[in-house]
Amino acid sequence: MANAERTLVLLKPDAVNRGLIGPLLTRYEQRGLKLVGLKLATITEAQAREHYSEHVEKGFFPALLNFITSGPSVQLVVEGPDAIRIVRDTNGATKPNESAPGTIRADYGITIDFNLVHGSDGVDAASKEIAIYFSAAELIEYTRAVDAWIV
Ligand code: IDP
Ligand code: MG
Repeated sequence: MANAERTLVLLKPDAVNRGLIGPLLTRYEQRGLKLVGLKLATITEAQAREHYSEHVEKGFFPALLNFITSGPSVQLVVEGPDAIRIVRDTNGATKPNESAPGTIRADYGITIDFNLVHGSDGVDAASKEIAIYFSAAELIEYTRAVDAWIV
């Protein structure tokens, strides 16, 4: 597959608590991305500190840490051509009030404190973040019959 990438997606605790796992998974599936890893788990403080290491000194970090570890979230790895950008575009801008209609954050959210989803912002971030939540053996290699009509 040309330019195939893998990227980490989180359905954050607000999404799980609001019963939005199904609708949000559908957004990525209907886009054509292939799920290669999938878990429901509460993110630990250690995982959060590693994942958001670039933000640990920021004023919002304590609130982010409290939020992201507050309950179960879904961790996904999705694969496809240009998957990193496709996921970021599907998610929308960080602030839901500035996200374009049709994106997840705009369609389901209002404030940055509850912005529902995460997507890795580049190739290096994707490989770092995938490794925080998944072992190599937990990522599944398979071919979908429908790929012949998508990629
Ligand atoms: P991103 O998730 O779109 O990549 P980042 O700027 O990398 O956005 O921030 C990571 C996450 O930290 C955001 O998705 C959001 O959950 C949280 N966050 C960022 N800035 C703020 C803020 O000012 N207040 C509260 N939470 C924030
Ligand atoms: Mg980011």
